[in-house]
Amino acid sequence: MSNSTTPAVIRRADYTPPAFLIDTVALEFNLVPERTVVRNTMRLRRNPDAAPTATLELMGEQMEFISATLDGRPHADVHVNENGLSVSNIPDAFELTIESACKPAENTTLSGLYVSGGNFFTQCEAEGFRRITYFLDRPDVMATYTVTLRADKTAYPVLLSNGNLIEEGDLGDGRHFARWEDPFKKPSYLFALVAGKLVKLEQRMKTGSGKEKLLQVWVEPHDLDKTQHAMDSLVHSIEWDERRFGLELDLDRFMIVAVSDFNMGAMENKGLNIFNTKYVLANPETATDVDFSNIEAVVGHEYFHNWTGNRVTCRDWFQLSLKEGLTVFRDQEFSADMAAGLEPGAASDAARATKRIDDVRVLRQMQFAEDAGPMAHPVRPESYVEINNFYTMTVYEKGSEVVRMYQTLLGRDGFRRGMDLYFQRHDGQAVTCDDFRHAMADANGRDLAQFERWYSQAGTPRITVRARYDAATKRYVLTLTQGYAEASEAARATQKGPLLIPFSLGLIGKNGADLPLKLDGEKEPQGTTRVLEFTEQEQTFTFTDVAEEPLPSLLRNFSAPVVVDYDYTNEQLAFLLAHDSDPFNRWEAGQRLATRELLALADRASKGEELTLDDQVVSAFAQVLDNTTLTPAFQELALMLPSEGYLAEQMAVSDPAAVHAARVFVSRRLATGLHDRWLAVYEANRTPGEYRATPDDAGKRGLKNLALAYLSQLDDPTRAIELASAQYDAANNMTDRSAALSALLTAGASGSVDTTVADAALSDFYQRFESEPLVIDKWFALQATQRGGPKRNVLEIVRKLMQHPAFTLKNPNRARSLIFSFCGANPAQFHAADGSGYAFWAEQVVALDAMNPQVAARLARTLEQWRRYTPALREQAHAALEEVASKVKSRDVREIVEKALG
Ligand code: B3K
Ligand code: ZN
Repeated sequence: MSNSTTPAVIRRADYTPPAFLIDTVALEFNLVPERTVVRNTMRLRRNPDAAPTATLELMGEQMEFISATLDGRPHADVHVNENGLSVSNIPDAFELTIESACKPAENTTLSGLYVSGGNFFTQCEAEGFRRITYFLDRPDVMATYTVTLRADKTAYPVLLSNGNLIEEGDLGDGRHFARWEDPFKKPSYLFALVAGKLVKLEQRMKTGSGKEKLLQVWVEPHDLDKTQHAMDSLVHSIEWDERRFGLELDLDRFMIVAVSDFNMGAMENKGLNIFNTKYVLANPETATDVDFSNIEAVVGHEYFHNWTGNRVTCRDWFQLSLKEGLTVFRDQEFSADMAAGLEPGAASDAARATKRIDDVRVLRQMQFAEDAGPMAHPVRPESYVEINNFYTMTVYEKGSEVVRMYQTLLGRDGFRRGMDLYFQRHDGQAVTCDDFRHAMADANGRDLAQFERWYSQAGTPRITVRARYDAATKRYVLTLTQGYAEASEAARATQKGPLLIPFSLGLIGKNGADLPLKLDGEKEPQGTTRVLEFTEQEQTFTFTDVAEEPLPSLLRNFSAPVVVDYDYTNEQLAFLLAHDSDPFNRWEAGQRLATRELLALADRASKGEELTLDDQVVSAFAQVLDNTTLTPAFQELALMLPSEGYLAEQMAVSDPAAVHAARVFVSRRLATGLHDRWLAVYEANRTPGEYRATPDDAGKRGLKNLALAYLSQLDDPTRAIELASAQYDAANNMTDRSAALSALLTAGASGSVDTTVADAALSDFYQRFESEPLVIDKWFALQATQRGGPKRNVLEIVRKLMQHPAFTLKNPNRARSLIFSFCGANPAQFHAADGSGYAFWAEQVVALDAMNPQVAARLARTLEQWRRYTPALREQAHAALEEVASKVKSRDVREIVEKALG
């Protein structure tokens, strides 16, 4: 049943190999913003592995067809249709040349060829290449490309494409050309070109084989002073991939280009990575510590794709996690190694743990929510309407956890053997998640058939743990049961049976030390942390010779993407927070304790009952603050309360106002109860002198600024305002300056405080950074995420900011900084009881839908959890969703709202 308003569903089960293969592609571009003409000459042949067809169906969108020649002669049997071009009357192997035109200056979707800041850029993944030329635009068609770019020399002095520059020169009448050749076969989604007025930072380096490589970071001229960190990150990535995986850069030249209009973070086009400026540009004055580490992570991620994604690519888009889950895992390991330094030891373990905690927080906040909602899907989805909607937390972050589990099960060496076999078997191919799993299994002589369920079942697994200690026999028996956490209908339909779960644990004695672990049947104890292979629906593990009743430390280092239920008392959690040798679980204990209290308080708040806080929570926090053996970065994470979004998600019926009230209440209690300690921590963690983006200094700044954030919530925030103003004025870096501004805004939100200091700082900030778009994004975001107050209606502020001359919906970073920040990161304001936030959301989704469906669809997702909210909110959200459904045009947004409405 399909009509024009119900777009077609694409199913994994329907995969068929392409009827034709393309061996070579020669592209010639005549780059003109209003109308670019593209001449595309392909060598095609019938695919011996596919059923023969009479016509060749090429995909094409938003293009003007000009002409076609077959083997050098004009070919009349060509028909333009709604999906592209049908070519009939064709031999088994032939050369086809197609001329077409597109309109880059009018392209606001930022997919295909478009203009940003007067320069040309492309974005082809997933299906943008078909907006540039008619093609078999699917990842299992891999070809070698030669690209010739012709353009005006003054307006577009720099002409870049994939691979190596083989020729360039003048064309006369002010025009010039460049010809690029990419020696590696690639799918069309990795094609890229850039043309314009850009400058570069460049560096040469020798890779493992002794070959010299040219590395370049291309930006607009005024940004050249913000490129060193990206270059350093690239060098580190290249070195790391050789060291850890034996993978060497295969091209003579590797380029990164920054563009300010970009739909996502960055794109791994072969040899020509195109990046959102946000993930390239940084200097201490404009970028925060978080920006510095994000840049390192994204540069690493895109570089690592060169092997995991580009050399071995995906057979079809259902296999997206094959490259994304694996590459996220690789970038997480890279960042952990970079933070830890090369030396093994206690400090590096802590640094590794803080990275792990950061990653798990994102997974639990975002992916678990996705898995419980209407967009729930397996790591390898079964169907989609618009593939761009499936670049999700599940495919990326849960996918990365799935890859991490291979390493946990097989060990680092075993994982490396699997990777080696994967490349040995599949270099140059387009393959599936099953191929990856088979390589891991075969390289290690393991049967990983059951592990396949991690790819095919949606929803978050839930493990219940029961423990029994028998003092007489000194046996400790753990019974683990697996099932699924609350899941949508769609998720439940995929759930077929138990998973193979690597379950890491330790047992802690009364003195806080780990006990030796000996499983029933073993002769000797083996270590103090064990990975159990949990494969049955219910399974019992018996530890013997356990001298005393232990406290279990479960799922150490978060060894699987699951929820663990175990009935800890508050005392036990405080004990784990103080003693667990596993830093991840130490943090986890604090989070469990805080979450439990916050949820109980939210419940009371929703009933209008009085709020009080268990002193145990305050003293547990005090212990963390007093513990000098902990690193500041770890302390910061342990002292941060779970986010409002995460808490709301844990409630049977989400009540954002109650969660907000509870969280503000606890923050204030912690601010008051630990007032002197916050002040002492603030002083002790200053980082005087020149700014350094090292993990140590960043950790100190993070803890200091968290202390400031607590202090700004005191009933009398006078001292916090003094500290924040002084910090704002004296800051030599963006981390401190923006944290100070944020503290001033928080202090001003209580209603009793004069807001002139905050207002003055806000306008100073704007003037100082007026010419730095990425900093102005922060200025918008800070205001959109600020706490509301009696005199501060944040939605009104946001609406007013939309009238600001610096605001535009067309630039995705700017739209995200103001609109997404409000709808996605200010839950108490967004879910206002009067529905005003939802009405605003609907207006913006519809407005964005008309210019950029991909960005609109992302915004649309901020309301997908609507059924979880209180009845009054649900009703308002439903109306807003219906409103959008009645107006929306794109396939992207339609898929999201239809799934949300169910
Ligand atoms: N592969 C790209 C994402 C493309 C998104 C298309 N809608 C960036 C990355 O994951 O590295
Ligand atoms: Zn990626």
